[in-house]
Amino acid sequence: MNKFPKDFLWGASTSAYQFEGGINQGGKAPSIMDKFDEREIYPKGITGFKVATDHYNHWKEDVALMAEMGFKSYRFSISWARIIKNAKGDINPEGIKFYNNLIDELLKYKIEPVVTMFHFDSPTFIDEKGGLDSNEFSNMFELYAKVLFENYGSKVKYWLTINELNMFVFVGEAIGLISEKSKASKWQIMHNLNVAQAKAIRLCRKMLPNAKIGPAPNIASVYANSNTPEDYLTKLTFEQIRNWIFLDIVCRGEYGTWFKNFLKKINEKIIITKEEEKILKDSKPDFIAFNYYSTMTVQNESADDVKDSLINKTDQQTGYVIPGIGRSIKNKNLQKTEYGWEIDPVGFKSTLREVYDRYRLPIMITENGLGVTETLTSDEKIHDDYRIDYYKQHIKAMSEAINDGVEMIGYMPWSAFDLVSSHHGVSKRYGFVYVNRDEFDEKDMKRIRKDSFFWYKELIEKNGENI
Ligand code: BGP
Repeated sequence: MNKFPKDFLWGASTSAYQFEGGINQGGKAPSIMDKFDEREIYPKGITGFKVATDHYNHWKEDVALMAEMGFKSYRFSISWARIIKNAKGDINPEGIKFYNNLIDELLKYKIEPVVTMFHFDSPTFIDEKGGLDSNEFSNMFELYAKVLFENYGSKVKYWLTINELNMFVFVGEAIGLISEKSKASKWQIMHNLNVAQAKAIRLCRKMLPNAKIGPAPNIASVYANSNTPEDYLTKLTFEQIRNWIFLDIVCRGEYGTWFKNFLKKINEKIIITKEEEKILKDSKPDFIAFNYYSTMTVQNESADDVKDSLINKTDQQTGYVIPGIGRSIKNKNLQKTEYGWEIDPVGFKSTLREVYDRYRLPIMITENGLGVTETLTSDEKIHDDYRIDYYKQHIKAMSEAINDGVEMIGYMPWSAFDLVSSHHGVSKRYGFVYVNRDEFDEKDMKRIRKDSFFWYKELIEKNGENI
């Protein structure tokens, strides 16, 4: 029998820009994501984020469906641009009210709100002030955090700082997180985000002593492609760059020695002030949240001269290259989704063990899931046994990790409802609930329960013991 903790937070995730739509409603200021589909880099022939799956106008109905599934928690993000109007920090009362209503509705059904403070959608006014390039970013983020804590702090116990901070570095351009105007190096941007994260944690401690706060990077075990010593060293380098530097800075309060030397080697410099060093040291998280989709397998390609740090123009899970060191390659032992992401539940277990062994903090999974194209049957059903199978395997792996001693708080896979993928439009569907719209035909946005909806409901009822 698989035992999950009694108060385990079973739920699912979404993010504001991929789910809400309503970009011209309720006084929302623009965010860089509103017009991502108008930029040259956005893939052609798919929808952008202007309407998404219209949660802004369906939130009550959506929460009722979450309650019907028996959710204990719901992880969503607050859109910075919906609650703050401009760089001066003027508040948009209608935006504040929208999330108050949402949170109250969740609490009515005893669903714990787990709030991501920043999930990819920088307000345009931030971009105009130098965006992520400037170390002013962390001050603006702290002001925003203050508004969040003041307005929602009495109701929200779990806070997540920045979604997938590591993806700003790796695929910042490919998935539109960084504007074309940006001039700073990706490592300086990483540092600016790290400082912003640390300031939010510090402020949370001060304003909300009973709340819990943690980071939410995208983490995964890295395999060496062979047992050659060179491949093993390449694996160590990749796991530093892909995972540990992002968790070391927040959990240990400093960048590791290996990373500092690596930056010197590639002639990269991060400007760190004394004050920032202190803030980074003083802002440790209560837990680690992370998103897990698949592992990475790497192969060595040594050169005498390592010139660049990391290049990735593909997506969050594939196409990683560190020139002169190695690259990520296909793992022959793993199956892939139709979008090319490898499926690796055993790797989920190893990732959980590695993260827990390294940092000894409770873990919350804030994303995991299967993106596929799906079409309704003639009687309006989605028979998604493939998704049920995917979840069964991953939840089983998680229960084994718990048996091995990993301390876990919750599991909130991606995604609660169908929504717009980061760069594959609305056709790449992840939800337990189907949303009736196509790429350019918005149809009726009807919410339709998939087979996985009923399966997950039963799993939650039994607290995972039937897995
Ligand atoms: C993560 C992001 C999510 C979501 C998910 C699925 O990296 O945090 O916002 O998009 O990946 O990715 P995609 O939409 O590209 O399939």
